[in-house]
Amino acid sequence: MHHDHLKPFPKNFLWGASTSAYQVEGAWNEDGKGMSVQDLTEPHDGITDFKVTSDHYHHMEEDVALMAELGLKAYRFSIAWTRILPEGVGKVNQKGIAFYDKLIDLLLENHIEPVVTIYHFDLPLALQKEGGWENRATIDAFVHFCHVLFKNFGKKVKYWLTINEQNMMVLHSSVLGTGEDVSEKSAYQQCHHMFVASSKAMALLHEMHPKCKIGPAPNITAIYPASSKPEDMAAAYEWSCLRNWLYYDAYVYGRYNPVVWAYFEEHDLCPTIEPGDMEAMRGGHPDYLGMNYYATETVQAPPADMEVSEGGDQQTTRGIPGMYESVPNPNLGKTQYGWTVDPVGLRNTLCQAASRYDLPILITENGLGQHDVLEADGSIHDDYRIDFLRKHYEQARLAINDGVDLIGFCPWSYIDLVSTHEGFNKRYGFVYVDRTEDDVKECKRYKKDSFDWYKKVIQTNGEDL
Ligand code: BGP
Repeated sequence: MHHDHLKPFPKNFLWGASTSAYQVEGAWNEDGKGMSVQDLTEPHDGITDFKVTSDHYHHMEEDVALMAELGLKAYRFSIAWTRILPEGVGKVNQKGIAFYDKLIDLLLENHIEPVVTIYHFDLPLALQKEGGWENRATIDAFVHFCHVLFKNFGKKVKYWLTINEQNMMVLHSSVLGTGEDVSEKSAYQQCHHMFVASSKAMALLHEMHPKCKIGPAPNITAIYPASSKPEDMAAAYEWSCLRNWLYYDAYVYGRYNPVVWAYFEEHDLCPTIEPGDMEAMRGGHPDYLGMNYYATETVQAPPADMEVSEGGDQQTTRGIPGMYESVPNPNLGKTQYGWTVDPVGLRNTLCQAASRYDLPILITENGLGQHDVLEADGSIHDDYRIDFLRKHYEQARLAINDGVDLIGFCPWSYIDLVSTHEGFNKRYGFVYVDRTEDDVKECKRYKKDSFDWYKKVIQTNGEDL
């Protein structure tokens, strides 16, 4: 829809930036931290592990000072479960509490709203050894972890996010830390347990701190049909139900999407639902929807002889026989790492989610992963990142004018960190971290050109993109 006069970004818009604990903190075994599933990653194919990452654990004050200089209004970070509960349950590690207490205090002193993700791909290894999310005991462990967090930080942290990209963990379990060779049946059983766990967490926060706000953070994207053929539209809609709406429907309405349930029945994937589970799912309500958006997908009806092919990552799937087949979109370019670039897709995705759920939305991730070059004078000219973000902010503003209640935008990522499976070469940050895959050096920080650009965007509340 065309708007003659554009409304500005809202006054208290959360101009933010995101990270996650296992990708940014390092200090993987310090101060009592237990091991998470991510700590099992070994350096491979020239790609680093998660042991040092950006060494944020030892640069925390410096990192917050740079956030203050940038003028951030919000910082989305996750809390490492194993820093708080080294074994996943049981004894609380006070040094872990102290680390996040200090981070939160520093943020608040600098007028930066902490937005805390409770769980971002780093399940405690001790829980994984007992079956991980397949084991119902993990539901109680998660709720216990939430209780510890809400008790310690609930008076200071207003915005919470339950589980990062539950949908991607289900669809790409080996990349994102729920285990190797997880069958589809097991993945959807794990998914069910995460639904119950996150609903219980939302209800618990509302009981303990009624003024706080909590929501999920799945990876959501509009799915386009490759043509005007009704069969392609059906493929796009069904894939969208399985990839997107299954999750928001469960979080918001506490129910299974009927199109997805039919797929489960057809393929013997129905999870075991214990008495009380659906009541628990209906008992938790998000106050807002987190949304990680990177790229749209384009699909067509699959050929009858379509082969199942393994692989893919968060933004690249190949298809599901009998449902859809991914095809390239000739209208869209790609990043260095093969992810489609579609700023207008952000507007499309926001409008779809807003009209389905009518809840405020916080963009919890969006950004460009690219190789950056540190020049001899310490500058990094990432005009490609500025261009990418500018176009997405323009579309976010249009979405606001379309009626979306967008409360903030937290690009991925605040600072360079280790990609989920592409190491340190694929950088996203406004702040450059000087290290390579195999030489961590001193992880010295440098401001990229995008840092100055984003500073100006924040100062002008998005008027000067
Ligand atoms: C999301 C994850 C993030 C982040 C981002 C970029 O799926 O929530 O943790 O890493 O994708 O992905 P990648 O690191 O694979 O480039």
